[in-house]
Amino acid sequence: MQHAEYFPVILIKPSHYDDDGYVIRWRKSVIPSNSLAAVYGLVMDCADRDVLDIPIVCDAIDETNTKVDLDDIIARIQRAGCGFVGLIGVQSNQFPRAMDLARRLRAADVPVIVGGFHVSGSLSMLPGVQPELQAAMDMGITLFAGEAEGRMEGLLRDARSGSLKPLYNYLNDLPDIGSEPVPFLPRDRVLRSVGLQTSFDAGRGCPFQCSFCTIINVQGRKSRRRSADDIERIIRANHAQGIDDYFITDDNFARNKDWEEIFDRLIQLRERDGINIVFTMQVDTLCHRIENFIDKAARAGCNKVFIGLENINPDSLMAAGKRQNHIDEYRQMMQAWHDHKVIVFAGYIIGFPNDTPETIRRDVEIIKRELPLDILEFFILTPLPGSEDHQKLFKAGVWMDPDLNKYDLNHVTTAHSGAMSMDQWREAYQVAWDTYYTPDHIETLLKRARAAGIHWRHIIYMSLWFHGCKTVEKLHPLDAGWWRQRSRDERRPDLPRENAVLFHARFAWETVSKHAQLVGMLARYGFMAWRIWRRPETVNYRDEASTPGKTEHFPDRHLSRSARHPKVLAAQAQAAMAPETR
Ligand code: B12
Ligand code: SF4
Repeated sequence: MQHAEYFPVILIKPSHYDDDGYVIRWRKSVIPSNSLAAVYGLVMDCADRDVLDIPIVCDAIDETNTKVDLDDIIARIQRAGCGFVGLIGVQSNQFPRAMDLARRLRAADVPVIVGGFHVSGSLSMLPGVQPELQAAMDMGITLFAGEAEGRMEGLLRDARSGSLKPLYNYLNDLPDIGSEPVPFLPRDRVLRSVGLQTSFDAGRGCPFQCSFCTIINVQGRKSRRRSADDIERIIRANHAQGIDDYFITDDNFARNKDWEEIFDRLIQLRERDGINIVFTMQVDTLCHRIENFIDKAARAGCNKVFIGLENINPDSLMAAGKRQNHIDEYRQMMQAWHDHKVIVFAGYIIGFPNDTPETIRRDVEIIKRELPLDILEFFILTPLPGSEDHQKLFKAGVWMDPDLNKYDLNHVTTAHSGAMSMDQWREAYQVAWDTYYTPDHIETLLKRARAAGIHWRHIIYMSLWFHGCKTVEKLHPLDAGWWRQRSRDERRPDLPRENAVLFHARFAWETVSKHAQLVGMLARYGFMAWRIWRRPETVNYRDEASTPGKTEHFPDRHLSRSARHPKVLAAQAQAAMAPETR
């Protein structure tokens, strides 16, 4: 063990490359990374407990909002004479960028550890070690599969003694996360995101079995969760630094077995202690069937929910194993959230076997007319490493794009399993965005918001974020941010470095023209909102989607008195779950 005064741990959440080969980076990104917060919380806990012979100094960098200065990082580690760089929460689309960062660090002999969904998903679902992971290990990179709770101290000791192993694989030993150190990011890092919002995961694991999902194969199907006391610690630590707005990253908070206890605690913190908590969370389409769930969520501070609608074609949902999505429940569920002034945004997947540009156009028009949905975002059905879909294609030897950078749900990466060519699939995806975000429909969304008591600024902000990012930046909204940054030296290594004058001239022009487009959209939507809000009668606005009762494509589910019993409803949800979690 080398003599040293402190042990630097530099955590980097890598971004990925855009279609021109430049790193996607913003002055402010949209959501701070919870993976980064979780690992930072674990390292800081070890630092507080002095687990090494010297102090641990930890820095957290999110590449989506901060330029990674590799020379500086290398110098810091060399000055200290020890330490490592952790590449955090690396998704498949971020793996090529992560490797480009790691390559330079390894060339300077800096120890590098890579964790996250690509490593875990691949090791969990594919045979042996896949070539890109082997190549990483051949570079001297340590791979970490599984979760780091309960393992950070051992890892730090190995790093300190220079005995890091090539692979740590804890996939078969998922930790109980109750009472583990909680996710946390310091205020100066949170300030690098739009709005003062931070994130945490209250639980992991989802009981359902969607075939396109990687989560269940990495984090399992059992609900593992933080206690209400842990959640209170997160809230108080962030409140102390002036942050009360959260994105709860659980894939499905409605299936967190302690949801009620957690909501009760949040309600207490709001109503008794005056902490003005607000949060966004992800839930499933049966959540309104859980007694008190929506009432308590709203009282606890929920102001936005994300729902994986995925499709309105029951055959597609069945084929994807999404048996819990009953399309005849969608309207009631959305109306129930609106009754509590909660904004509903949903994800819709393009590329199921029956999809064509025509069916997508038709289906999106049906959604616009019949569902009281605020924001809809589209994803391309992608065989993500770690999912059952990917495993099946892999085993069958079906072509999948070898460039992992494209696995961002914004690119077509394999042939369609139905009738579409790859070009038609891309077209269908674009058709979906263009059909939903028309000026007329944004006006309708504003009118519905007015009637539901939702502030216009939320609808405008979210329409600009989702539609603006896709049309103006040509990026998926979940890769979005405010004020794009681009450096000439941050291009994929296999692409040439551009001429400096041309690069800067083009970038300046793009920045001006993109902002002009966004300001134009803002002015247009703002004017619509002004016109609607100045007319008092618009509070009574009703259309097919916002009126209770059945519609042509979304008949309300008629339940007999006995079928409304909570036990019967719970059984319905249970039936859609994986056998081992029932
Ligand atoms: C919240 C979330 C987001 C947020 C923010 C990202 C974030 N990380 O917080 C937003 C909405 C921005 C987002 C966007 C995207 N996401 Co996302 N996201 C999630 C989600 C739901 C939770 C992430 C999380 O907090 N997990 C909890 C943390 C603690 O788990 P973890 O990251 O695995 O980290 C643990 C271990 O892996 C390990 N570990 C991780 N890194 C390291 C490093 C070291 C050194 C060590 C020792 C340990 C270690 O320790 C951690 C603690 O135990 C996950 C699904 C999931 N359940 O994880 C999808 C998920 C990660 N996202 C995914 C995808 C595809 C995307 C997008 C590309 C696509 C999209 N358009 O949705 C974009 C990419 C944009 C971006 N810049 O990230 C996929 C990735 C699959 C894959 N094979 O790559 C996932 C798995 C969901 C899915 N569809 O399957 N996402
Ligand atoms: S509902 Fe489906 S897609 Fe969502 S986390 Fe559960 S299994 Fe995955």
